[in-house]
Amino acid sequence: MKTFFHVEDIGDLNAALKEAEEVKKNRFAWKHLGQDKTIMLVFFNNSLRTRLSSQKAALNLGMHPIVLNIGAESWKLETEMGVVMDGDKSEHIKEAIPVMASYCDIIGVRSFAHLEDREFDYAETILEQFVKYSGKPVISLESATVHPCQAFADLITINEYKRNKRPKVVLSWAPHPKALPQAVPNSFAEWMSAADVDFVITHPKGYELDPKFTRGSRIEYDQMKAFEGADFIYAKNWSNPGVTNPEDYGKVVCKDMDWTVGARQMAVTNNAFFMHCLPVRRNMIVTDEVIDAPTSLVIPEAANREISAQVVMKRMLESLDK
Ligand code: AN0
Ligand code: CP
Repeated sequence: MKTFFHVEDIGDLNAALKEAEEVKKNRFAWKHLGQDKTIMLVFFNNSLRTRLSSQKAALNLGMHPIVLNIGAESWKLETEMGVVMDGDKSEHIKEAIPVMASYCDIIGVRSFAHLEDREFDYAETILEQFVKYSGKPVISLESATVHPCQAFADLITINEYKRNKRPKVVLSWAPHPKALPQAVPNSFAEWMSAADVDFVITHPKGYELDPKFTRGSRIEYDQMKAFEGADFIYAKNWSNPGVTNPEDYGKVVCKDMDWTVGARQMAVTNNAFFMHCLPVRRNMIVTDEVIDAPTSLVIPEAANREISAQVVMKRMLESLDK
């Protein structure tokens, strides 16, 4: 495996879920694979789960993790090509990437969407430069448009908790005061449309995700209707994807608190489990009552981030010398 960005990169989903089950049961069984190998985890943005679960997954595999927080600990990096570097950025990624790559075997990158130029973000400009200039396998630890480690952990969680063969899974937009990227809902939609689930997306009109990720998934604009009979509710805010109106890209055009997931909506579900990738703003995205209920999966879901990361790193280590 050379890159981990999209659901296709993991291949057969049932095989991946089986491997996740094995890794979870016996996480130290592949310690030999990472011996004398190093993974560089590069963070342009904040993180709690991704940085910790990635380090833990690497350690489980006997691999050395190095974490670099760009800007805070390194030089500030310029990511635009052909610019006069007379601002606050001391080093260009064109040098920084091959230098970082020279010290490691695998690279993970967290680089959020800037939410200014849709074309720049949706071309995954920064992530692609890591592929081009590192020559190493690259994992997206949430890049401009995808968060595959999260979506894989979400699928593992749904597979563990499902009470019927083909559960109904609903991705619901929910309000948030700040503009957030579309990476989490994009990847969740991409992975759910490939999985054996009945998948529905609900959001206010105008918040349509890119069809490249939704792949013909059902959209229901009435949140209550979408929630009817659901087995899993996956809440997430995202800023305007700019699909229906390019000028709205990255904007917060709706803050309607009727969309906050609460007891009212959960009452029409099939006693659904509640999921969120975290960090979550309580009583904006979800009420205390719903996130504190026994049906809330946010903690086991976050714990599965170690497992999804480990399966991905394990596969990359296995294919390193091939
Ligand atoms: C980020 C986002 O929505 O993409 C990271 C989520 C994993 N969330 C925030 O910045 C609050
Ligand atoms: N879910 C997730 O990726 O969390 P962090 O931003 O804390 O890594």
